[in-house]
Amino acid sequence: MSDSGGFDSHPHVALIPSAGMGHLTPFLRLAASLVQHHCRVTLITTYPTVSLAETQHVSHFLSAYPQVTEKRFHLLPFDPNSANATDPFLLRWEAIRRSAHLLAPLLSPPLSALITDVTLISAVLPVTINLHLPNYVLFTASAKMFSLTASFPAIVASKSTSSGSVEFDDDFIEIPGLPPIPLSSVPPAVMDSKSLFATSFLENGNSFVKSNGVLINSFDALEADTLVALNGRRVVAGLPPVYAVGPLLPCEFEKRDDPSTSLILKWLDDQPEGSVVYVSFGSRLALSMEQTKELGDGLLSSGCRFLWVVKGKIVDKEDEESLKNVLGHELTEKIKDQGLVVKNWVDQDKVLSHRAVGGFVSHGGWNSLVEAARHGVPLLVWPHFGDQKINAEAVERAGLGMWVRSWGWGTELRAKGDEIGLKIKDLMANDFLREQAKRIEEEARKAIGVGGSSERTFKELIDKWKCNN
Ligand code: UPG
Repeated sequence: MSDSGGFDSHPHVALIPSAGMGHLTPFLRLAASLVQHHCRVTLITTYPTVSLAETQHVSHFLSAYPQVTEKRFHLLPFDPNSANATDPFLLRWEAIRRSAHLLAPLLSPPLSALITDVTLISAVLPVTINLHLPNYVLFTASAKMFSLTASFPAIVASKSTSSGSVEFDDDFIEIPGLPPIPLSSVPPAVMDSKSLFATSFLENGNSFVKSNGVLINSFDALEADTLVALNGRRVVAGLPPVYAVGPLLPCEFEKRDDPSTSLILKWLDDQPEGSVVYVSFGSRLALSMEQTKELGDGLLSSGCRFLWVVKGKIVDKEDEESLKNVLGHELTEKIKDQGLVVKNWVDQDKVLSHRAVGGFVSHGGWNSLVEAARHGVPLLVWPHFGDQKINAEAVERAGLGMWVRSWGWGTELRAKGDEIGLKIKDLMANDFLREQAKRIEEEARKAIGVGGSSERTFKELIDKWKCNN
């Protein structure tokens, strides 16, 4: 039934993202796709956002899509005792989870479905079950990482000792239908069983079977075997369908048209085709001073031209230091002739689609990897935390990129300048990767084209939601 009491064939879907651009970005791209597929959309927001980028992003989205209803979710006050964590994004997830029982009034008029961020699902499910409202998860990382997340509770249970500790006796984790996952690729925070991240990771992992479906920003050419294993119900018994809706497309409202973007594009215009390596570590990773120096040395020794996006702090609002201070005088002087370094938000889609860009050094944030896939840009992944090693394994398996296992996690400081330089050189000269990347770009184009897998998957979901009206 529609709000006015008549029948309405357009599903009404609400979305609840958590915090951080890595989560907000795919949510808003999904919301835009749903609008394009004639869904009515409600976006549940929380303020103040952790980063400035999030506030701007939501505001630009709502201006571009006035037909979307915004519902503001007022959270319970911050409780310093409830969380043994310092990461501001993780603390926000915790606050939303702790406030989830207050969501019900926002979930009216009758909705066809709610789409919930993976970090919130175990807290939100009791509310939607009570309302008989179908609840779908948007899993913001790779299908491979989803397989690990969904399998992890059972794996932990099988490794628990009588004293309550968890002991992994092998170096690999076996997941049916997938190649073994090295224990060293499992997010370190998950292994610290008392951490806030680990407890919510397990709770969320246990909840997927109670959700109605899982949407993932992936597509066949990127993760064929994992998606087949998941939808063949081989990975975890009782999992709901997994919908590969990717690649989710950047929207007009994300485009930047500021002096910094013009400077970058002008600089790229002057570089030969495929000659520039783009270096960026997403929205929330600030390298240490030592890592910055090693990476700077590596870029210089590679001999390649580069566009490097530097961040000084995890949260942009606090990132006030000048570029010169973050790089140091010596590095600033040395890099002038070889590359362009910026310290602000970059229009990554414009950069990756530029003909001059021939390679991407990334931390392995899933959105960046899918964006590289869509533009056919080969990757060197340097994972730093969380899902990033698992994502790196996924793009390596697809033939889109490489990563160096011996570099460990970013915090381990094992990547040295000369090695970084050699790997960048290798990336930029690697014909095999370039060909594979072009193949995957073509497959991505088909996936989002008329009759492609993405369109078919949206249609399937929407037909399902229409039955809930
Ligand atoms: N981005 C820009 N310009 C910038 C910096 C980032 O457009 O200057 C965009 C980028 O294109 C991407 C997003 O911001 O769309 C960043 O997302 P992602 O590449 O996934 O990195 P993170 O911001 O680090 O994302 C977090 C986690 C990551 C995880 C991801 C999805 O750190 O490990 O895979 O969320 O769950």
